[in-house]
Amino acid sequence: MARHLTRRSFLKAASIAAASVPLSKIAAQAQPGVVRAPLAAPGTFKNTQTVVGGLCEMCFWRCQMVGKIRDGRLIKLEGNPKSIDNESALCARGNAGVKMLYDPDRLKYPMRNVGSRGAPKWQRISWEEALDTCAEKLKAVIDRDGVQSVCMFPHGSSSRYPNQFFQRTVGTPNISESSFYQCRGVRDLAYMVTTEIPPNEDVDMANAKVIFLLGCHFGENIHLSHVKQYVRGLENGAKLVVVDPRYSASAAKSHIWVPIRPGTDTALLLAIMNYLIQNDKYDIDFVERYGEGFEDMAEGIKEWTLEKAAEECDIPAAQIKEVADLLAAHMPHVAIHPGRFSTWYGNDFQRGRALACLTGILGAFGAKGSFVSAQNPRGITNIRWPMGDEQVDSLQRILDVHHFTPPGTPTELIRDAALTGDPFPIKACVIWGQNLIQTLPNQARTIKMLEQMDFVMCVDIMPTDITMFADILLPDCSYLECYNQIKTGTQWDLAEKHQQFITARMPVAPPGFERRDNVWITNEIAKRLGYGDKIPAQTQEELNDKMLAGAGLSLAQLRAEGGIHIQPGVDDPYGLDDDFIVHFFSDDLDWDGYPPIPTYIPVPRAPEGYYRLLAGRSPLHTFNRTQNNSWLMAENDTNPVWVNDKLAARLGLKDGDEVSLVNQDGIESRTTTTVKVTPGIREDAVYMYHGFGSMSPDLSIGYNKGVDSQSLITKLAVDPETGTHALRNNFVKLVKIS
Ligand SMILES: Nc1nc2c(c(=O)[nH]1)N[C@H]1C(S)=C(S)[C@@H](COP(=O)(O)OP(=O)(O)OC[C@H]3O[C@@H](n4cnc5c(=O)[nH]c(N)nc54)[C@H](O)[C@@H]3O)O[C@H]1N2
Ligand SMILES: Nc1nc2c(c(=O)[nH]1)N[C@H]1C(S)=C(S)[C@@H](COP(=O)(O)OP(=O)(O)OC[C@H]3O[C@@H](n4cnc5c(=O)[nH]c(N)nc54)[C@H](O)[C@@H]3O)O[C@H]1N2
Ligand code: SF4
Ligand SMILES: [Mo]
Repeated sequence: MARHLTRRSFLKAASIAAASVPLSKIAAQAQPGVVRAPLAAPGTFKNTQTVVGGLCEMCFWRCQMVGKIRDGRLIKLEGNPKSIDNESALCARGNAGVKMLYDPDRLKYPMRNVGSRGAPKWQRISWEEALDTCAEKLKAVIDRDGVQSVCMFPHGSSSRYPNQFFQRTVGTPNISESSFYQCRGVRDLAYMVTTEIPPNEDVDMANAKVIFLLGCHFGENIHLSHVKQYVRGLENGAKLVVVDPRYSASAAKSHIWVPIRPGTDTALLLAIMNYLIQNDKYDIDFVERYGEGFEDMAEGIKEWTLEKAAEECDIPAAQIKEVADLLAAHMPHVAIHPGRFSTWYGNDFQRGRALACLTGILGAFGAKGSFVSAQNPRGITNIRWPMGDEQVDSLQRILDVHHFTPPGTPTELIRDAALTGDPFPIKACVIWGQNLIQTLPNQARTIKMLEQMDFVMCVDIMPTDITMFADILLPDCSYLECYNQIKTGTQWDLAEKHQQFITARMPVAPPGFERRDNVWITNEIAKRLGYGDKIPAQTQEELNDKMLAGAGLSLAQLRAEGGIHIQPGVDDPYGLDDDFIVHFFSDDLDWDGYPPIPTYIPVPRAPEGYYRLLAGRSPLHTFNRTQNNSWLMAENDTNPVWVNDKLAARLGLKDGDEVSLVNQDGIESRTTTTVKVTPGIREDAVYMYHGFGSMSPDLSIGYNKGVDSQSLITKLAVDPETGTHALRNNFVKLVKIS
């Protein structure tokens, strides 16, 4: 956490973890990966019961859905017709949730590993034995080395309750969540330091005159209601600028595609700002009213001429000018998207700052079609595990290295401490919904970290790669089989229909086999560790009902309302508080010795004969979690590597050739893939979908399909301000398989 943030921003920071997402309601449109439920033939759903209250978690956007049940079996998922968010649509992944539910490879019973970590042999055990073992092993480590010797890697709805238990009640600060440290945490902190408000992607794309996407590829990256809002903006005539080294699905719809040299985005942003400032094409009134340190920034970025950036970014100066003029012509109704996945090069905080400052000089905060702050429904009670007696020093506090960290502890600090025992040993590891093998760069270090643990427990739904390293493996209920997670949201882009909603996840099918939900599992471990008297709720239902009570609701009431409670919106989404501020120059950063104005920090270029490895989303998968889904794999079961056509000719590669990839440290991919020859990627980079190439043989469909991009990321870089991981600064060459 930033040390000098005001109390107001500190409170906001604390709420990032729980913050919800912006929502909109627009007509559904066919587009890649966005699938409307097909019309059923007459009579199809005779004898079919509809269960309301589903909340999708095939990804983390949590669209609202209903389940169709026949003869006790879930046969179909559809968007909840009451939804003002995703409406009746689900994406391809959401539809395929049915296949996840009944996947025969799913975890069914608690298991003990009687083989070794990484080469497991599973023995089915009782819940009693599994829970006793977890508690006994955790307690042994805590008694010997203190609570800080326990670390946790959580992600997703199911991990929130146990995360709070380990963090607040047990008291270990060494918790690293992938959605912060390998995803959006750096963006959140960059915007918070600049505007004191976490961004939450509240970008009013539907009403924008220009949509500006920097390394964000809607149509492949699918968060349904967000993509719909983007499509609606395009339908309304918004001009689209896409900055991407690759001709992405968004680039294909753009008016201006800027095929930037990877890693140089901050230089581009500084040059756009400098040009706008030098030519008085910025929102002078807005900057005077809300800006702080504008003159310092203007002076500090003067060197960034269009020509200088053109050379650094390897794009024409005229194109940078064209983009800048387009933004200026339509300010403040320009949607500068903050991006989501932002842990790219280890210089990412500065890029986030530059994006936020560009938004500021265009006056594009609070205006229609710009960056707005959606007000979500109030009143949900925060039921939490109580703070325990013991509060220990975190790695972050002891080592004092990154002063603007997202919630939790930087992953690399945990791995370092575990591998060196300095400043303290880390000997027990709780993994809950995070696939460390596929998620964290440098797999060898992750595996060494796990190998040195006295105890590793893992709670998951599928036998993914990470589960191979557990001593005890516990079968969680999936999102279709349990209560959990309140979701609130608002839609504001149709002003006359400004509405808010509150919903809670309810099961659409009973839990199969011996699966148990996260509240039950956490409570049983808590009792065994001596925290039985601190349990905040005995069941998921009780937890949800207590949280909903503050808003005058209950699960029964929600169910009676079709799964979703809808109420009028109370706040005008446009406009800004009087104390809104844009820190073009940040005193907080200055005090701590970081660049106080947005600053370009170059990253190393590819060594001779190597190409930068870029990866991103498949519209048909969510990372690795969907890699055993029979419907999704039938459509997309590998990740061809995109190679520029001119480069391919030089390398003697043809479309469809089989290759393996070898990185700059000599690490070769375990599996092979094919080459996709295309002009739609720069010559200095190659691209593939992330999440393929599972090494777990227990995934009978996903095993060894495609290449694991993470296995090729061995060179580490960590963002100095935030401690987040960079995932795009490794290089590969392609080896043709004859
Ligand atoms: N190289 C590289 N690394 C990346 C990225 C990248 O683009 N490239 N992307 C980054 C980003 S943006 C993110 S958000 C992270 C995502 O990282 P993760 O969250 O680790 O990825 P997932 O594959 O979604 O799922 C993790 C695990 O959760 C399990 N799981 C699914 N549902 C449940 C459930 O209900 N309960 C429990 N207990 N477990 C469940 C899955 O089976 C899987 O083992 O990865 C980051 N890492
Ligand atoms: N279908 C699907 N949708 C998803 C997810 C999923 O797994 N599947 N995951 C969700 C999650 S958790 C997240 S965080 C988001 C992530 O979605 P995004 O934030 O869109 O991130 P990526 O998918 O990594 O997209 C990366 C794009 O950045 C480009 N790029 C690479 N290097 C550079 C560079 O140096 N500069 C610029 N300007 N561009 C560059 C790549 O070519 C690619 O087109 O997607 C969400 N939506
Ligand atoms: S975007 Fe797709 S996968 Fe994500 S929650 Fe919505 S329906 Fe599910
Ligand atoms: Mo993410």
